[in-house]
Amino acid sequence: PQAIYRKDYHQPDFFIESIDLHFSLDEDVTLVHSQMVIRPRTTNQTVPLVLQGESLVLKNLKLNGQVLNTHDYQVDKIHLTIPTVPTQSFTLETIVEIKPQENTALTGLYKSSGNYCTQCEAEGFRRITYFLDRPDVMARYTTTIVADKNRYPVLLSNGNRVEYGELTDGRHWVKWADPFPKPSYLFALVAGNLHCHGGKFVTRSGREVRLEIWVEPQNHDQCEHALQSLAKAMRWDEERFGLEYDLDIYMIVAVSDFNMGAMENKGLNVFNAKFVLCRPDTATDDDYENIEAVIAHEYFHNWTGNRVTCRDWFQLTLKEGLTVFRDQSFTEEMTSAAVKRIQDVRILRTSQFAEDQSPMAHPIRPESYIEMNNFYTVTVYNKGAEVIRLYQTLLGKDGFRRGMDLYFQRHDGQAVTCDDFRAAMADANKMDLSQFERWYDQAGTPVVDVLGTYNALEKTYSLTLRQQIPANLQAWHIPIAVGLLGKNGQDLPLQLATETNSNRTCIIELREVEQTVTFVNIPEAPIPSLLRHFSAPIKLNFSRQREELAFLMAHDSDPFNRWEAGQQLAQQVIFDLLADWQADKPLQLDPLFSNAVLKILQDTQLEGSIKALMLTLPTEGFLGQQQAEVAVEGLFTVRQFVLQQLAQDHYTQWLTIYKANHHTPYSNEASAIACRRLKNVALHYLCRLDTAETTALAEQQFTQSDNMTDQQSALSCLVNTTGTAKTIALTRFYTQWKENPLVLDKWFSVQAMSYLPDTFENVQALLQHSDFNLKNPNRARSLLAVFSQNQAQFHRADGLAYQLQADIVLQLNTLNPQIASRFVSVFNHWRRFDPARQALMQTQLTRIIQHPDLSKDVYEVVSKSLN
Ligand code: B3K
Ligand code: ZN
Repeated sequence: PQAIYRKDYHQPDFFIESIDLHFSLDEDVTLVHSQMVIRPRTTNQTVPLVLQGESLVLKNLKLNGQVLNTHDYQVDKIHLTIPTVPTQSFTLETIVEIKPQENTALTGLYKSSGNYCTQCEAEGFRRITYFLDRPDVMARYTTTIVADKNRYPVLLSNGNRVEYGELTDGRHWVKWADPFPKPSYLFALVAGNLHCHGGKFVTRSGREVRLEIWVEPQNHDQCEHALQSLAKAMRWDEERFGLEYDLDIYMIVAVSDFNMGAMENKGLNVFNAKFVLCRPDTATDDDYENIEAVIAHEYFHNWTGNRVTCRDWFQLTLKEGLTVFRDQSFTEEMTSAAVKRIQDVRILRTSQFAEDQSPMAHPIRPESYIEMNNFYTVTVYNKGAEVIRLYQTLLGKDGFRRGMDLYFQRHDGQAVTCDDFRAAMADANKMDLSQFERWYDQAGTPVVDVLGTYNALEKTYSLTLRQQIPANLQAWHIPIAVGLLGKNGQDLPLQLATETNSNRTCIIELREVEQTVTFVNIPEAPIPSLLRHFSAPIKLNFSRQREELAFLMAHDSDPFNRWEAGQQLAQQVIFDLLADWQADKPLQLDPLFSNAVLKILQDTQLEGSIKALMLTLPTEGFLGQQQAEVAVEGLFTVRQFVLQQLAQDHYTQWLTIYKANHHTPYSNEASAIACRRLKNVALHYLCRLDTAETTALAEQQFTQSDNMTDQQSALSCLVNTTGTAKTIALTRFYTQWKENPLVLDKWFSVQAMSYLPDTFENVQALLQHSDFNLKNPNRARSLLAVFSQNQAQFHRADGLAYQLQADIVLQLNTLNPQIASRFVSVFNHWRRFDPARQALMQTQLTRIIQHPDLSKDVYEVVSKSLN
């Protein structure tokens, strides 16, 4: 397979002004008739017209109304080439045959639960019809859908429904017209038996927009939260960015078989049902929050992605990084800014920093790809969002808004680049952002070493910051938010030697390899609070004593850094215990840490959700990343020991917290959510003790809860107990929820997450379960992707789990290459393990790469991994 390079971009030779599509959906073959108006980019050019097309059977081809002879064009597996075309605008008509019912890759037109739906991003439109399938070709679409009226009463596409009618043979048809030119990746079509949960939204300029959530009929009672979320997102974008919706209708369709979360097709979003459907008894608090966030994310794309789109796929972060930043900001305002920030940083550091350490490391704007779908990554999305956040940190909220306004003013209706975005930010604020481009060019996580010195005589405190710059790279432009704490834990007023007024948090703009800043009028040796609210996606090294971390954990006014200090303290404690374990010494938990945890438990001021986060230890995965070689067994044993010890040390307090929060009645309010989070953390600690009493608590919660948060939490405690309670609960949960696929996914996941030693055998058995289905991405992920994150069980020393994973990857390679490629990525980190595990993983990677007919998706990941 061939790589495509960013530097090779050139404009298309032809533009497609409009396309009139006609679908005749049939159980055997679907016919797609397309009529395009094509305009050469320059007059008198004599270049061939090359359209993309995959898995299409060409039935008819006409140019300006004339049928073309077979010697006037060529068709290969991925192109339709017409060597000679008119030098002025012309029309091209094609008829192709496709078979959506056989499409298991879930890209292009496919069937899910008997309904038709599409997924075109990145390059799926070419599996529907021949086209210039690239985002800088923007066309006006009209779409007519013809289908059997009984089976497919609902026929949807982008834009407005302009005509409809019935045929005499039991079929009916609907015609849609989208007034906005769009790239092909935003095309969508849905046909099926669906129920509509409707509503409306009045924009701030007074236009009424019809909102429609379309679901399979049995899910009619699980749509209201999605509808509310949509309205909230629409309002927020008007208030924060002055952006209004632009069509008269906004539709969201929930489907059960979907490769990712959702898709922002113009006016017709298609969603993984997981991010639409919820009811208190079927969905957890996290599900509710994720639904609100994903609905908002896709809605925000209407401006950042659809109205202004990407010139080419290397610019993906232009729309994704920006839209993730927008959805994060939205959630921060809808829930709690600190909690959301901690959750987002956790994702960034566990997944994105790991990607930076892997053979798949790439800048947020990649330089090359073999399969574009492999670049919908945590780097492009989440690090991309951090880079957008940097603009806001550097320019301020108002400056950022000015930049956004200029960006839309300049580029509405265009397909543009990350450089265009950066230029708008720079010009609107008259700021030089040329060094800032390195965030787009350079892969990897910047590392900054910091040293602090207090001068008692001068009453100054200096921080020296030094960037570690890898060979061939250059210094980044990094804003570092800093505070200084006095001995009582209060924030000291900060005044730089160059400034006249003071602040509690100061942003240091690090641009050089090394820089020193000095604060004046500092009466006492302070404790610095560095990189507040995680002001940049970097690793910051500053050496600290445990006492200092415990102090920050108790006092820092920045809640993010309070949490961060606790995590660092836990990490130090765990690594010291690991050294003891490796030296065969007995394990003993440092009372300082145990006490710091106790203080958090007893803190009456701390908000419940933050408290729950502060009581959660760093994961084995995250800890492993901090090591030169992941100590699989050691980390597992030591972390289990710490949890067990904390459970014992504070038994009474855990029980008190549990009881104090257990009886709050269910509601979707932040305060009730906080109670559930806190109570369930307590329950998990208590159940570590695996006594009759603790198991009874979990059983009681499991049987009596009226909401999925509590039920699932209790179940995940029970799967780790050793008595009969586990089987009883699992059977009961299964019987209760076997008709609800999204809840059944949780049943699979909970078992895959167990830390008991028979987890692998259970996963193997579950693969044979009649409800397991590798073709359904949610189900496959619920068991296998979840299991591969269970570090100690997945990385068992005998390598059996690796072999199983590779077997699955090879099956998925044929069924669904996108999912196969995600699943094979767990092996990307193979070089970070011990030699025995390395050899075992390498064996599987080699086995995979030798497989004939490997998809581009899997080939790209595995070949980079082995390199
Ligand atoms: N833009 C889509 C992702 C498409 C993934 C294609 N493999 C969803 C989103 O980011 O909003
Ligand atoms: Zn997106």
